[in-house]
Amino acid sequence: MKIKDLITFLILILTFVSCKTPNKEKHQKKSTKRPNILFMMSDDHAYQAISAYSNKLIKTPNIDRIANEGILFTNACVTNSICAPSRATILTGKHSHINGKINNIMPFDSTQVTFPQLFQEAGYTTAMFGKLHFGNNPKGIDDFMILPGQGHYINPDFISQKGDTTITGYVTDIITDLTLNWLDKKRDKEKPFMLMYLHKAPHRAWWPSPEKFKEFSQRTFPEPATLFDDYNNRGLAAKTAKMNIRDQMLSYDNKVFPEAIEEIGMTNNNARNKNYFKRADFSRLNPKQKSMYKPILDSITQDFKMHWPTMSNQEKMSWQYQRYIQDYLACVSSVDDNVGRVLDYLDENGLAENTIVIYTSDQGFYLGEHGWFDKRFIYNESFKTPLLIRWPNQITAGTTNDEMVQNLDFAQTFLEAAQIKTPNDMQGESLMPLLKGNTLQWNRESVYYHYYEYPGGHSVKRHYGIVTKEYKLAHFYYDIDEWELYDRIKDPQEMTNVYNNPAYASIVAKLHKKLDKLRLKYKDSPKLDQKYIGIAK
Ligand code: SGN
Ligand code: CA
Repeated sequence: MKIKDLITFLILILTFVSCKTPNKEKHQKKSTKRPNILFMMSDDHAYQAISAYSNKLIKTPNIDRIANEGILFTNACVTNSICAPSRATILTGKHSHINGKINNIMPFDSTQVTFPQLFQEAGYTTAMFGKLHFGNNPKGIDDFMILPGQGHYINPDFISQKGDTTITGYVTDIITDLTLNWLDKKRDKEKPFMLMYLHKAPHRAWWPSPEKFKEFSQRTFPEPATLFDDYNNRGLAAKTAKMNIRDQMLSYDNKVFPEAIEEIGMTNNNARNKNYFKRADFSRLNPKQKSMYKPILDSITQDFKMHWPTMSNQEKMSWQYQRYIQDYLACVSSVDDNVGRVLDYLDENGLAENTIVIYTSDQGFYLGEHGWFDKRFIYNESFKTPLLIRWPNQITAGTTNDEMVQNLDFAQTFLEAAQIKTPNDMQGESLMPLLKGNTLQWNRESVYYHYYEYPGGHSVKRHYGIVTKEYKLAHFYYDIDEWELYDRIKDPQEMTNVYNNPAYASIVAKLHKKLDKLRLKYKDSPKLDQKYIGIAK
């Protein structure tokens, strides 16, 4: 064969081979390189209860692993510190006033584009297990088993494509079993995955597994410095909120049997005692489970009956705090064990390298700071949320980052990581430069916050505000009109509102301007505030 003929022959062969390669296969080759996304989120998990952030209360070695092998964000926060709105923000990449899910009560507008839909369209296989909190048919999800509404800790009910079912056992273990089963047996292994693993724990009423209940109810935990806060030097909002551990915790919170509470005349709890068996998961226990919980519950009630009547107010607060924090941390400990199971599965199946693992919470939570439980406020513990991300291919292990990032940014981050086009109307910013260590490419100086659920549970007044690394300016409105300013550097515990302190006059003026700009940028306005007051009335 002459050289010329040989070249023609080779060209023909090459053309034939490339025509023969089906498009699908080409696509898959590319798609196998795209990272998997494993989004882990708990409900009400305070950063104070993750040892990567603080060693004071609990060790969470498995959750910590994500930061040790990836990145820990120390200034991550939410746009609206309450469950369903936070989830709506995460799914849509939009602030509450734009996506319309301003509070837990209003329905989620399911005509909106959510990031799982974009993953599904782009060839990812998608799944969701655990607590979504709204709706019963998450869009863009191939496989799901979700808890109806808040869900239950014990023998939880689930909604799935195949109908409703109840699974016997402890919710945190079950959500993990479902997740692992999908990873192992159910997913389409030809495609990259986007998996949402969403815990109910450690949400109120903090029902631990029997083993953890036993262990943690015998331990004593340190009290936060501001447990006995009297809310002096703060505005009306802090003074009127109903989330004080001593005064507003109920019998289904501290797990004292209601008869005992009535017997000793603990009046503030009496009105709600009738809810004990319904609200607490006690009513869901089968006889075998009951026999495991009952001795622990009995000894708590015994202790209460013996000591409560002679306790000072301060001692009552301390007693309630221990009861609260014991159960809360016991729930967290189960979450941590189960996160470990999932991380081990990734390791054992060669999935760790190319899977982005995110651990976060739908918001922060008070663990006794300012005497509180619950969330909702722009103040530190509720506003901040844990954020740990591992992606061995891209993130340098052991990185810490203190930039002001928000749950608003998650959708765009995941989309960019998966090379999927981001819709123009999403309002966050991709965290990719920060994940890759290019901090100079990040120039956000402030974030915007807006909380709406008032009148409502825990009576936290409506407010919006701006937060920078140095300051926090907030406007409380609806049935009040008060401004608050905190100096985050000098007063990290936010004990003194310095809005009217002349020394801060120029700061106040500057921050007002910045806040106006942010409201414009994110398309929020007094008109929208009024619209949402009208709708929620
Ligand atoms: C329930 C809780 C509240 C909690 C809201 C919202 N009370 O109403 O303490 O603030 O949920 O939580 S309970 O007695 O029913 O537990 S959220 O995480 O869903 O926003
Ligand atoms: Ca929550």
